[in-house]
Amino acid sequence: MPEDSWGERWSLCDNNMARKYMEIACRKKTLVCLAADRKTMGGLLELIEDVGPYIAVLKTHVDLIEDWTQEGWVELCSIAKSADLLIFEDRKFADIGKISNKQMGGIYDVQSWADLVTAHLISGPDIVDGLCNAWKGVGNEGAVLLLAQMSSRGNLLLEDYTNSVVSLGNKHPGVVGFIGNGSNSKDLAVLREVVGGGKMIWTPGVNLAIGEGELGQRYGDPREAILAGSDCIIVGSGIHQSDSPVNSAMEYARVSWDALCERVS
Ligand code: 5BU
Repeated sequence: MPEDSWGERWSLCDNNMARKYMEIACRKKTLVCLAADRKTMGGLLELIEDVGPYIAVLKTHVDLIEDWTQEGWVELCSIAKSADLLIFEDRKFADIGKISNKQMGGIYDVQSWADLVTAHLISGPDIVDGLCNAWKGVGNEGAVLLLAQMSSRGNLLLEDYTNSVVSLGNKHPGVVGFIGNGSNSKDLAVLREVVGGGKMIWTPGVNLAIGEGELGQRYGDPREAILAGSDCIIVGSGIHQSDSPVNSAMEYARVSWDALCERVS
C-alpha cells in the first residue's frame, strides 16, 4: 500500500500527480526517474524498452533529439505509458506566464503529452498558472516542479532565492514539488526542512560514482539523497552511459527503494 511505503509524504502530499508517482513507485519498487538524454528516437526507444520496468518516470529533453518527428513522438509516448511511466519534460520554462503558456504548444506540443515539466520562478508566480492553463486548455492534467536548487557547480540559486521559490511554490496547487540538489545531502536536508512534508523533492546530480561530472555537473550518493528527503532520484548517464543500462537501472531501483524503506521505517 502506498501509504505504508511513503509514510507522511503520502498523507501530506495530496497532489494528484504526486499520488500517481508514488503509486507507480510502489508498483515497480523504484524511485528512479531516467534522464533519457539520447539524441535519437531509436536510442530513446531502446532505453525505454530495456529499462522501463525499473524506472517510474521518463525525463526528456525533447529539443535535443536530432531525428524528432511528431508521429514518432506520439508513438514513443504511448510506449512509455504502456510501460507504466510518467513523462516529464525537463524544459525549465522561465518566461512570463502568457509566453510560457504558448510555449507549452508550438511544434513539440508539450501540453499534450507531458505529465510534468520544470520551471524557474525567476519571472514570478504567474508562470505556474500559464503552464497549468495550457494543460487545462487541451483537457489534460499536469504538474510543475520548480527549480529550488540546481546540481551544477556555481549556479545562482542561492539560499534566499531557494526560500522564496519554496514559499511561493508551497502555496500553489499546480506545483507538485521542487528540484533539489542531489549532489549535496546537507543542502537537501535544509531544503526538506523549509519545504515541509507536503511537496515532493526530486533530485538530479546523483550517481553511484559520486564526484565531479562533465562540464560542472556534480554527483552525490542516491541513498543519502533519499535519506535527506528526496522522493525521486533523477539519473542520466549513470544508466544510459553504463555498459549495461539494464543492470544499472536495476541497481538504482534497488538502492532507491531500500533507502525509502529505511527512511520511512
Ligand atoms: P546526468 O547524466 O545524471 O548528469 O543527467 C542529469 C539530468 O538532470 C540532465 O538531463 C539534466 O538536464 C538534469 N538536471 C541536472 O542535471 N541538474 C539540475 O539542476 C537540473 C536538471 Br534542474
